[in-house]
Amino acid sequence: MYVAKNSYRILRASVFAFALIGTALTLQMSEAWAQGGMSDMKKMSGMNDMKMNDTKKATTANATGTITAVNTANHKVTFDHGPISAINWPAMTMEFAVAPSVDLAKLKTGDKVNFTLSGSGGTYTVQSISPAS
Ligand SMILES: [Cu+2]
Repeated sequence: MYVAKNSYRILRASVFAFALIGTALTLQMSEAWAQGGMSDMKKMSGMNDMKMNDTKKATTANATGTITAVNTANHKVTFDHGPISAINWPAMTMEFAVAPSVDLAKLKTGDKVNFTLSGSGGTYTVQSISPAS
């Protein structure tokens, strides 16, 4: 890396613009490399224990809302939910996929509930639903 930087300095002395572009590319490449390295590490731990890895990399959040629809066929529930600060979400009405372990038979439209979410990248699955007190 040090050698590369030095050679870019030499380039900059002769062709200033090219040296700048080269430095920018080098920075971008090392950033991409660092990100690739991190996801490789996650993949590796995932090979050791898939379930543990999912829990580790997923963001979890607690939310409160009112059930506005129960889609038993697709195992999905629509919530009119309040703000979810853990994942920076405003209040909204939306449908979530629900984990197979959650029994939808006990739920009905109009129920006020607390629920937990787990997921990443804007895709979250409901992990538990309990009556709000
Ligand atoms: Cu939402």
